[in-house]
Amino acid sequence: MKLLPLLAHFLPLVDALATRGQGGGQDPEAVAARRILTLQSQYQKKILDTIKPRKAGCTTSTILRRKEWGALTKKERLNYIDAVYCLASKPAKSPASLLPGARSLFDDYVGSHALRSIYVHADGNFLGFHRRFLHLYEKALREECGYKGAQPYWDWTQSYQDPRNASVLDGSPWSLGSNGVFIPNRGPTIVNVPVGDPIPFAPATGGGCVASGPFTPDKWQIHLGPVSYAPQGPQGGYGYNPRCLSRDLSPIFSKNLRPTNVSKLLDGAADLGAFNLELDAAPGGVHGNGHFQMGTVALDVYTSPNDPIFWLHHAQVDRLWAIWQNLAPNRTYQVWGTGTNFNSPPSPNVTLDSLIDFGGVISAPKPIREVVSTIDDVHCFIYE
Ligand SMILES: *[C@@H]1O[C@H](CO)[C@@H](O)[C@H](O)[C@H]1NC(C)=O
Ligand SMILES: *[C@@H]1O[C@H](CO)[C@@H](O)[C@H](O)[C@H]1NC(C)=O
Ligand SMILES: *[C@@H]1O[C@H](CO)[C@@H](O)[C@H](O)[C@H]1NC(C)=O
Ligand SMILES: *[C@@H]1O[C@H](CO)[C@@H](O)[C@H](O)[C@H]1NC(C)=O
Ligand SMILES: [Cu+2]
Repeated sequence: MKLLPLLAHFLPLVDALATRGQGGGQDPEAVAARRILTLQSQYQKKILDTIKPRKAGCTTSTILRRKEWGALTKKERLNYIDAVYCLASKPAKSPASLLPGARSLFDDYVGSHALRSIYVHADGNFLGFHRRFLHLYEKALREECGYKGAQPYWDWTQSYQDPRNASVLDGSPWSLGSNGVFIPNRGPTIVNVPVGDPIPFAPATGGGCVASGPFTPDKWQIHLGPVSYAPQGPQGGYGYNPRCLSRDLSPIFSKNLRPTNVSKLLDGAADLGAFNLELDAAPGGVHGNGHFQMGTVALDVYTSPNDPIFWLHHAQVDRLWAIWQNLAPNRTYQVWGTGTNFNSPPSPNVTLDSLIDFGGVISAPKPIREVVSTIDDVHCFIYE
């Protein structure tokens, strides 16, 4: 992680070299983008073939189709945004003793992530925790707020050159809001990660409150956090700290989210350990860089779900895992790793029977066995 500033310095050069190869129809990014779609088709066929004979449980008629934000109609996007606002308008279920700053159902999800963060990142719980976490959030949007659709994802490979150009961030009424207002002369955000030295993030293109579209300060406030950087509210990271949603979009970190980065992950990882390590490899892998490219709120390892785009970023990470799981036999129920970030402090290897804890409010603990499949137990979704 200490290599970050150095690598960031060389990325523009790497980019220039890659661009030089374009024009002959052999642009490696275009080739990789087609490869990812081919692998996605293989995954989809396997899932649909598996559920076709089913008469109950997850079937072709009950499966939720999770789509890329840009593939939703304007009406579907507005319905999703309305449901997110609805979650934030309902009172929290978390007791004040657990999360003194939680005010809404939306905050219950942010708080669950914050409380469990050091057990569910860079370890054997990471993928399973976030898969079930997304399912619970999608279920809350549907059951608490009448949303009829599925959780969308953000395929950030499409905007790796500049996240400001992503349709999900274009600041229109059909986006999740824009970049933050640019604030000049800022210092770096120093993030105290659970394991290792603090990481300084240099200021990027925004830094202030979301400027246009949904989730501007007149319509949206966040309450919990930050836990891993200053300044915190008077009650600390889990206390009530009302403030605007800020963003600081970075066209430097997004350069780690190229189609070639993803195709390498999908084609190259021979087992779940390799997949996890590549997903989070220095400098951050595609999981970390998806957060880094958004800046500010998304940099807090604990309360990053405060930014509604967190859920679309993690749906993309989950999509990549789902595709990878279905490209070879016996990948779905593989386990890897221990139950603590970077195995610090050391903890036992997880097994299919190890329980993933959700912090007490949004779900009872669940064994890994019940959260790894996209089409068994309570899960029933496919990425399109
Ligand atoms: C991003 O959008 C701007 C205009 O909004 C355009 O000038 C620029 O070329 C775009 N960049 C990329 C990499 O697509
Ligand atoms: C993504 O690909 C670029 C270009 O090949 C490379 O420099 C960078 O390290 C990769 N990033 C990650 C996170 O793998
Ligand atoms: C997959 O698992 C089944 C049942 O446990 C086993 O018979 C088969 O050999 C495994 N296949 C591979 C490729 O590991
Ligand atoms: C934990 O898993 C690793 C491989 O991921 C293995 O090398 C190690 O022996 C396992 N430890 C125990 C105690 O089983
Ligand atoms: Cu997380």
